[in-house]
Amino acid sequence: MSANATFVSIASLKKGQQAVSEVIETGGGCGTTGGEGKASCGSSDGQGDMPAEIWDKVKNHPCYSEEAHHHFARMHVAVAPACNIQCNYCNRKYDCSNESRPGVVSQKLTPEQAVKKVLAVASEIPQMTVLGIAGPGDALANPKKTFDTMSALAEKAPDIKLCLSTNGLALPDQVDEICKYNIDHVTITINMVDPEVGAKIYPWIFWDHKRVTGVEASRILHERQMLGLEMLTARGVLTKINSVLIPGVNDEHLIEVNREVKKRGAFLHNIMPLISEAEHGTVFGLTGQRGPTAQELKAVQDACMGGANLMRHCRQCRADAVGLLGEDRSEEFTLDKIDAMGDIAYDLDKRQAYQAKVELERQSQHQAKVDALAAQLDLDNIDPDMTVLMAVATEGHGKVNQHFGHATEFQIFEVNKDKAQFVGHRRVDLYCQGGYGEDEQLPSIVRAINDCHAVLVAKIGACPRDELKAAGIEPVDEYAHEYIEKAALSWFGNYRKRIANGELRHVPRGDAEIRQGALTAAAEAEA
Ligand code: CLF
Ligand code: SF4
Repeated sequence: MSANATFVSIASLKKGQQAVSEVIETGGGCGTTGGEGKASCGSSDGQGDMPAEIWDKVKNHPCYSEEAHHHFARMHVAVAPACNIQCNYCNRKYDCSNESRPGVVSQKLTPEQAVKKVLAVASEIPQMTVLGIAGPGDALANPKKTFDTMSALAEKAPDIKLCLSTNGLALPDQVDEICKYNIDHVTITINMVDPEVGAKIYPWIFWDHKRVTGVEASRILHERQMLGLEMLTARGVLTKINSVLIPGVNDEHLIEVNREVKKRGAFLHNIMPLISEAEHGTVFGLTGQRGPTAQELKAVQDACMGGANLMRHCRQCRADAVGLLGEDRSEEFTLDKIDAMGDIAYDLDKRQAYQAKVELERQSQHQAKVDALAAQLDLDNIDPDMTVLMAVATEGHGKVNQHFGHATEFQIFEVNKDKAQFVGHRRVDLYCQGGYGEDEQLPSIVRAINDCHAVLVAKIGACPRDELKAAGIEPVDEYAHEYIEKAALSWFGNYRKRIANGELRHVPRGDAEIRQGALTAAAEAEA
């Protein structure tokens, strides 16, 4: 940890939350709805009050709709190697850390290889609905490669939504091209709206044929980011803002970022933890700048509620990620494997049939949650605002359907008698290896979900069950294969009854650790 790292003050963030609410009440901000209790795209399980044309753009996009991420997959093609700025959390040997964890290297592709790969994946994985270009450098610092790929796909796979991610420096010059190819979703990484803060994050940018450094570099970057965002909003492109939370550098400042991007029409704000290790070779890694803890991240996200809609389900994917968020199937689609597939038939009917099936499943999931909320009782001697976090082992489809020992991440739900809401995820090392439990992994799993009262799983062995109980986390397998929200609310109703009966005492939990280091298919296999 660096000597000058400061912890996020939760009290001061709560003050910030009030400030965001004040801005909204006095009429600031754009027309998007969000915040607690409203149709936030990052957390909604339905259209809510969203206009039909916007709902149509987000409902099957796993990043723009939290609920969609249980069912639909995205893929990235790594066609954009160059970058026009330097971030202190990035090492150019690896992928752009704005959208991927440091320490991950992707297989770089030409636009032709990329198009072939997309068609191959789409024919194998009908739930793949979105193609994104997120590096390994900056999508718009490589405009020819990015737009050649997008234009070919707009023609050959018209049902796939197109998405890209950028640091924003080149964005204003490329808005016309973005609109020309119907790229409906653009992510801009914005870590500051104050160049003095920016100077601690960006040592230089490449601008107007020369390298610009210091506060001036951040001033130019900031102006280009704001202009690009305003231009996209004016053209009806949905814009997501990614911000990397760097404790002691921009933690409280992100509340102001949230307010400023909402004013300019940002649809969604994704606040991600800095992942920083010396072995990544980044400036922050080498100077010992730490990332936030789980509760520090949540405090900043909570303080931004009421501003731009929040995304909390980002997995900081790699630039060649394939699959549901949180899973990595890129190893199944390497260039040699795609070549071996021969001619690829793009089966639009199969894809549409799958998507219709998912729509029905989503409706049952939503109804199960409504029923479980209606079944919550008022209990006289229980605090009506009692809220807990729960960890869930899931393989997708919105169900509790994974064994404890097979989980490489747990989804985290915040539950009280009025809601069961996804608030994040925690990556962990696999507990089960070749059919046997690895007891030395358990302490790190407990640290990752230490702020949770219970963990919902499809199945769990006796040994981890006992250790979790000893750590104060209740292992729960009685809701195996049920929808997550229904299962969480049912457990919570039962938990409150047990407290009311005097069987249990409610004890607040502590903080949890965010796992550092990159997750790669190879690392998963080794784990
Ligand atoms: Fe990719 Fe990004 Fe498009 Fe999604 S990822 S370009 S918006 S299709 Fe998604 Fe991955 Fe987080 Fe990005 S989970 S890193 S937010
Ligand atoms: Fe690295 Fe991405 Fe920053 Fe460029 S924009 S320096 S690739 S993190």
